[in-house]
Amino acid sequence: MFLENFDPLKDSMIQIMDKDGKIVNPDAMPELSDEEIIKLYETMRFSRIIDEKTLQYQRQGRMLTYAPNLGQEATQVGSIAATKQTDWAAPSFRELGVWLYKGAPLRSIFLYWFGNEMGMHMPEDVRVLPISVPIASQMQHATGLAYASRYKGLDDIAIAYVGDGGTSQGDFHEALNFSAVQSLPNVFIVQNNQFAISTRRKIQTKAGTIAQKAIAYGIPGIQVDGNDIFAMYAVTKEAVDRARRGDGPTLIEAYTYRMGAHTTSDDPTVYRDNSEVDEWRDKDPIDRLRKYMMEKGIWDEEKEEAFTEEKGKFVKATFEDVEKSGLTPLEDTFDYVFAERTPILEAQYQAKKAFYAKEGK
Ligand SMILES: Cc1ncc(C[n+]2csc(CCOP(=O)(O)OP(=O)(O)O)c2C)c(N)n1
Repeated sequence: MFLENFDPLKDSMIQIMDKDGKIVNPDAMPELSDEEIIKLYETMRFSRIIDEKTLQYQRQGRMLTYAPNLGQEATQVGSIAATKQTDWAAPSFRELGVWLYKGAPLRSIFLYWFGNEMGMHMPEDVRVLPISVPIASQMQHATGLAYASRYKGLDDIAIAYVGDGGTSQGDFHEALNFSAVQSLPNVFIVQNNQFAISTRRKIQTKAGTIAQKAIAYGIPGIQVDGNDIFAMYAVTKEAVDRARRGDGPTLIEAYTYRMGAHTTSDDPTVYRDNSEVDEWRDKDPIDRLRKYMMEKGIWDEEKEEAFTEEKGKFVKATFEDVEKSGLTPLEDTFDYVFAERTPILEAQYQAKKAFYAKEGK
């Protein structure tokens, strides 16, 4: 419905539900049951509750660096909901909504942000790759997964997530080129949250939109309102079906906004005006779906309160449990790269150990 006709040089962003929760494109409304819509909403709300509480823990000095995804919940939950359980997801590092929808245990997610790599060891049936910190490297992993799936004669697809800044990395180009040439079962979601740390999207690429980049690879590219969960779901579903049919990859630019900081080590007030954030707060993806659900009579204040309370307690208990596990030993950082520490690693280890000793840690 969308992909065939969308011209990334001429057409504007796809939207199904506006910022007030009104359906503005009823013909395109995906077929979702009330239960499915509630699941989408609850996953987004859960993600937001985790984000808010984790920021508090970090500010209390109880958590290491954390990358919030405030404002990007619909981009993540809407797209991953359009895949099936056995499909693979290759996240960057900000995809809390993807982990939650896939069924990643919160304990594991907290463990990771607490510096314990075991947190990224997912249960067998949670097909999400570990966080990949080198920007855009996960794009390559997703093409590898898609290639393997086809080689094995499976119908699983691989969906990858990358930021707007990540589209300027060589890995992005290599992944799209390879996937397109091989017609692999991939879906590439660019979370265009307008920033790569402090660098605005407009000054890190000359392309008019990120969706346009697809033209050069000979694949469909489409720009979607990333704060509209129905649009994200509908367009991704089409791309997923296309990939599963053997028709190759799609590039989806989810146009959204990172309302929080890049990470807890960042101060966004240095490079952007609060009024800009306020404008985007008005387009909040969660408020939007809540308005729609309340209008439809499938959600109310009471449910909202009960859900918030229950999940808040769960987050607190899970965090406190992980907190008790303590920080991982310093050696863990150096011992799993090579069978034996190389001289450079050994020197780095000794330097870090001496630093901690001086700091009294
Ligand atoms: C190869 C590489 N270069 C630089 C960094 C440091 N770095 C971490 S996040 C980031 C910005 C990424 O921006 P974007 O791709 O837009 O994703 P976002 O953080 O906005 O989700 C950079 C440059 C890195 N992790 N990897």
